[in-house]
Amino acid sequence: MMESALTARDRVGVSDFVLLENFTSEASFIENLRKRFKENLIYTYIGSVLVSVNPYKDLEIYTKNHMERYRGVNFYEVSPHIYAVGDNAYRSMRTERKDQCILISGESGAGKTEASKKILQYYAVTCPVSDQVQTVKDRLLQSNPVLEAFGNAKTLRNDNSSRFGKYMDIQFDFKGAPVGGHIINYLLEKSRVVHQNHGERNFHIFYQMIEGGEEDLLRRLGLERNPQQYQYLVKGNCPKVSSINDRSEWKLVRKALTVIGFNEDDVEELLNIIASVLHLGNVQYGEAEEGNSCITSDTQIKYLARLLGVNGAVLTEALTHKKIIAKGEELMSPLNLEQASSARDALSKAVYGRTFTWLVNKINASLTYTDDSSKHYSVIGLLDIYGFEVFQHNSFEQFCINYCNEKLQQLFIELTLKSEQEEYEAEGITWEPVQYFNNKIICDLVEEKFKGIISILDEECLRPGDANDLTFLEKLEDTVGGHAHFVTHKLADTKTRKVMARDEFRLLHYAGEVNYNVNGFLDKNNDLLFRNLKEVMCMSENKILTKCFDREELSDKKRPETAATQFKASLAKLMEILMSKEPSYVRCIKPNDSKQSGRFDEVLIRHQVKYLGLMENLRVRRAGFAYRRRYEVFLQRYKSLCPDTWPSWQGKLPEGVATLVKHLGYKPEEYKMGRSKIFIRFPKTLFATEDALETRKHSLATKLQAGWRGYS
Ligand code: AOV
Ligand code: MG
Repeated sequence: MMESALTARDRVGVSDFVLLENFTSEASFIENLRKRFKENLIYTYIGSVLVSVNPYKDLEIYTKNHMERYRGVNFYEVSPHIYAVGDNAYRSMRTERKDQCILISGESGAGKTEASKKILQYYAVTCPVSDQVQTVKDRLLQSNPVLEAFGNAKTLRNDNSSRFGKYMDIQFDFKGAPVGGHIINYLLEKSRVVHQNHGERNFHIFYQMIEGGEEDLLRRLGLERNPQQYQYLVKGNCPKVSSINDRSEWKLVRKALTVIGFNEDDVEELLNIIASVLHLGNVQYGEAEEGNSCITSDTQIKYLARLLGVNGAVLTEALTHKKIIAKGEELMSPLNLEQASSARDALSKAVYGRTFTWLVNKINASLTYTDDSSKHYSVIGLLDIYGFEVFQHNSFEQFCINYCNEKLQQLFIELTLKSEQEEYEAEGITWEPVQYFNNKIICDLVEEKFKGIISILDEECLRPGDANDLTFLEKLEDTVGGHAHFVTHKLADTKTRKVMARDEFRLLHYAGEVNYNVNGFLDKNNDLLFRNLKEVMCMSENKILTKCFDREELSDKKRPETAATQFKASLAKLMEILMSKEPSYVRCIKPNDSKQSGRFDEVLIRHQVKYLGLMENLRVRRAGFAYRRRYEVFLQRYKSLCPDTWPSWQGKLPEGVATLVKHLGYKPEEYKMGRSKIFIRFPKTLFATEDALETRKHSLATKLQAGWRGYS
């Protein structure tokens, strides 16, 4: 029997990396992942951290039965699963009355969004329901397809890539029933509305509406059922994606909008805006006298005027002129072709971006917990951001996304190491520190006041005169050129041997090197919309747009904060929120770059294991003691191995554990007794105990079967 347990371990590896015999070896770490991946065991723990490898295929492990199996059961009693993480957070929230958060990280396409959805589904199915709660559960679930339609898109890395960051609080009442929720969204990649790289798409909603929209809807919106007709949808040359059915997604999104509480008018106004963006993209400019721009056909303007509820002539003027206020007088200065099309694109981005924020607010309103009688609720927060990404061409958006990932990695490092250290201290156990790479140095390079990249970018954005993307790059070279994680073509020879273009800078991120092209950094950071375009939008009769474009904004003399500075502030706030809660971690790994099931690309995986700091994580966890269990959990699991003492034994927990380990033959150097937990030094000690338990279960089962056979 002992042998059969060992053979199973040979085949499927260990379910917790701390049980690896050779825990310092990266090769055995990867080997363990590979064995499990081959057997479709995509989840493995490092202590309480869940490592997940994207299977790129549907596994039969998310059924109701599976959910039931994890409900209220201790982490170590069942095989690793995302449900166990969800359940554990839920139980900690209930028993310790402490707000929780689940932090899901990993690079683009690693499975973060799927993981967060699985957790939400788990709560929706397993948590109790009180009177009004079913609607809340439905709304929580249905917020996903809506936000994904408007905020996700196909990229080269992921067919359903999140192009915004999302933090969602799920609120639970004192009975543990979900009663409300709140979503905070982070910096949407607006530039995608007007431009997509080759092989990528615009946001899903455009294709869903065109493919799935009913005939009379499309007629009302003035749209044709062909994405290729729209300038904003042809740039990536990728109207269809084999893994996506836009038509059926459309139906799901329409239904979801209803569940969330959108009435017909809301939907109509929303779709009017989405269609307007497509019409805006098709506004064609021609050249009038002196190089000034003019609009050559009024077809789009007619649609735009109707859909947005604005005056067509005023809109036309705003799309070709810029209002200047000089000496108290208003002047209309004509725009040249290039300026006009970038003004038009700025309008499209602003309209889409603000509508997205409105959508999040609307969802939040529908998730608001309205029962005044008990305002006290506990919270589990789910963080699902855009993952680290590197493309051939990387711009301001990748810079922000990758910066966000640096921040999250920083939090992981601080909290896992800190909490480990605290645990040893709290339990009175001596601790040996582990060396690890701290990426704080990269966070500082990006965000430090006065001398970080964002500060320098802002400085150039505010500097009147000749400031442009290239002067920004020069300033970077002057200021942070000496930084170990910063390279430009001038410095490339000394720091790395790879060739770089003259308009790029390279950051050596924790997760890899990325070359950023500075082209467009200043404009994207300024994120300006000409005043007269704002004025037109403020006059709109579309109810959503009146909420998005506030007249007060027009009288506001203060310059709005730049995009990067706003993002930095929102991330700082996010870190505060997360720090105030008890964290659980899910570390997602992408098995290959071709979105294929069954392919375990070792080089790619080793790279992720390295930068996610999983080896350090494991070493910290094992620094001294591989395993720790609360006394009651340990007793509950293994007391059957000491049948002479139990069940009649009635003493205190630590004494019970002491009796049990003595009976099991643990040597003094193999374990230590903390204040509330037993710490076990070597995995093999626990292996032996687990094997003994397995043997006992097996022999009981054999006896039982023999009994039945004897019976029949
Ligand atoms: P991401 O959220 O981490 O990327 P997703 O969660 O969108 O990645 O996963 C990408 C794709 O991988 C999904 O669309 C599924 O096809 C597949 N997948 C992921 N997890 C699972 C799973 N557990 N079971 C089956 N298939 C899965 V990004 O948003 O791009 O950073 O920015
Ligand atoms: Mg995602």
